[in-house]
Amino acid sequence: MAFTKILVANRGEIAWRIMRTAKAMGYRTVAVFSDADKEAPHVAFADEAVRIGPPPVGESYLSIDRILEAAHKSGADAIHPGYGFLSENDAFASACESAGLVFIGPPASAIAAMGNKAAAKRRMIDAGVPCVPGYQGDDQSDANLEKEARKIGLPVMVKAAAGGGGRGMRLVEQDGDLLEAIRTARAEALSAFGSGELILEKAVVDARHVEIQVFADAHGNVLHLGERDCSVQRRHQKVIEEAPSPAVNADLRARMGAAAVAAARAIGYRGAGTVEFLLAADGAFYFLEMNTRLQVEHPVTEAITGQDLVSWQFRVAAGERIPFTQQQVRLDGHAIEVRLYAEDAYAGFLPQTGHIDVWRPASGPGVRIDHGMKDGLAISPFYDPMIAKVIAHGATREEARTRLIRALRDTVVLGPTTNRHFLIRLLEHPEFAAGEATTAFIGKHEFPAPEVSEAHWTEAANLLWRASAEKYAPALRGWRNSNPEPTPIRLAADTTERLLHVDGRVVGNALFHIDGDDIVVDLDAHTVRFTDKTYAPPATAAAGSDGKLRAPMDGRIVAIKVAPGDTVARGQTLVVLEAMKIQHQLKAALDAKVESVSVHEGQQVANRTVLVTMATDAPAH
Ligand code: MV4
Repeated sequence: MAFTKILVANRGEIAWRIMRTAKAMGYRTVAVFSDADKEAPHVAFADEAVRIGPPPVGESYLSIDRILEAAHKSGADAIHPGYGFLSENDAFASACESAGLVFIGPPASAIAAMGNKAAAKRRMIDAGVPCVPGYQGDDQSDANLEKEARKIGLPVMVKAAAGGGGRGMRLVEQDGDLLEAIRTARAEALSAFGSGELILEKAVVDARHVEIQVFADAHGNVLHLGERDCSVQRRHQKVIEEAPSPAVNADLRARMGAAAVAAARAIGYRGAGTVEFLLAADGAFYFLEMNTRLQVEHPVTEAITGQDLVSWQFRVAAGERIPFTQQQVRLDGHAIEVRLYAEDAYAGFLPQTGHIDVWRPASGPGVRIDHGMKDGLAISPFYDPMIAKVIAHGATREEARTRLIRALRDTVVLGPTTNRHFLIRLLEHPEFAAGEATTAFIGKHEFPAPEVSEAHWTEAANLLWRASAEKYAPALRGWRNSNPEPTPIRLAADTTERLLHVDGRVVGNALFHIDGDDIVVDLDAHTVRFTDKTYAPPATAAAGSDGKLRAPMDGRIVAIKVAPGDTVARGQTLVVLEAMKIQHQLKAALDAKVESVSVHEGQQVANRTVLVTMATDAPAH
């Protein structure tokens, strides 16, 4: 039971967070890392670090053999799995035990007991834990499942017994869709989890997701630390978590807490665990599943209980008793957490990769930011693109909420697009502010991409000008005059291009980072990446693949190099356009024959004016 050197089989913010407590308690720490994480702060923070393999998780963080080998090499006598990766893998927990290592987590048998939803539910029903009415039996034939679903009554949820966290789940509202749903859910479950076993449940609509933090020691003590409300989710990815739940009062907390404790007792649990419930609009609650690990969102519970749950994990794993009784658990104030991701929330939540050039996590009263970042660190495509967890604690929900908004506004993250602006909007939304957001919250509101403001464009251009005035030679000529001539700088943000006239004299308070031809500008919590196109060949000049050459910007035609009837080759200059003293050669995008020329030399033209029309042999597409 006793151990002195803990290997953390994880990466990023959670590895760092676990090692902070380990060091504070006097343990030695061992980090593991893949080749993608050599430079990560959690690796530098550890007393020792062991390379476990190449970036893919199967050959590194998910490889039981590599992790055990690293423990052996470093002389670690305990392993903390963190969350994700191997944390809920009962084979890993057993392998640690067999190798004589303390697994800082529940017994393998308790992990296994919750690994199958059907078996888990049967045990929970036996233990008197309220479950959603449904079918969790052995007869998996289509005919039987259809019959059972009709007995339950639509709408029903079809869930993969081996699934979890919403994967392999289907809502059936109409009888005609039932058989198809059963068959596709079974096929999906088989390919995703290696088992086609299904359970059926009455669908509880418009529920909240409320989970109870439990803790158990090896001496028969089991207690709960209140609930977290994780209703604000997107496709089963939690976005905002808070404690306590705006929908739970002391009486409900005591009843849900007792049910969660009963669930943990029923499976001989030890350590930190979370029992997930659906809380229906009528106040009824139902067991969903148990997560047999420490969760991402544990800091909100730590904030309101004043406890370090990782230190509890170490104590319990070392055979000590939980340092508290249920009566001693006090909940103080309110805490809210958001997950800051490298993702484009306004473009389908697409994960982003790239380097975090500047990282300045905010600080302040009640603010905690758990992260594994540093300036220049890459968000690689191999792992979850979470940058940090931002947590705020306050005396009231409103204080926590406003502190969290402040912390997000003050956090500087320049590099790939993040969801920071989106998170602030969620937190500012009246429905969330009122504590009324359910699982439907994100889906039922529109969160369109914000416009790039005039101030963003001006600041980007002026900051570029100031950072490299010599690059814009005409400006230097102007510099010597008493009246500097405005310099044209052409910028692109997404698909919009604009020509701006700057003299470097406008300076606002934007934060920025220049990255090659790009400048990332952070103004009013909205971070925008611009590309300097001043000296790039105009992109739209090559775009005439529809047979029309258009002006890429406002300007004056200084030369026309072709006439109707001419045959032109791709890349051949057709027209020269001058805009802000720069001459742009506008070229043919395709081999073609000129049909007409719509402008004359000396003519002023507006952006996107058709200049030349061509006919091509190739069909238009
Ligand atoms: C449900 C449900 C409604 N009725 N089960 C999603 C995550 C997984 N742990 C279980 N989930 C659900 N199970 C029944 N019988 C609705 C959900 C659900 C959900 C639950 C919590 C938070 C967000 C959710 C979003 C969609 C569906």
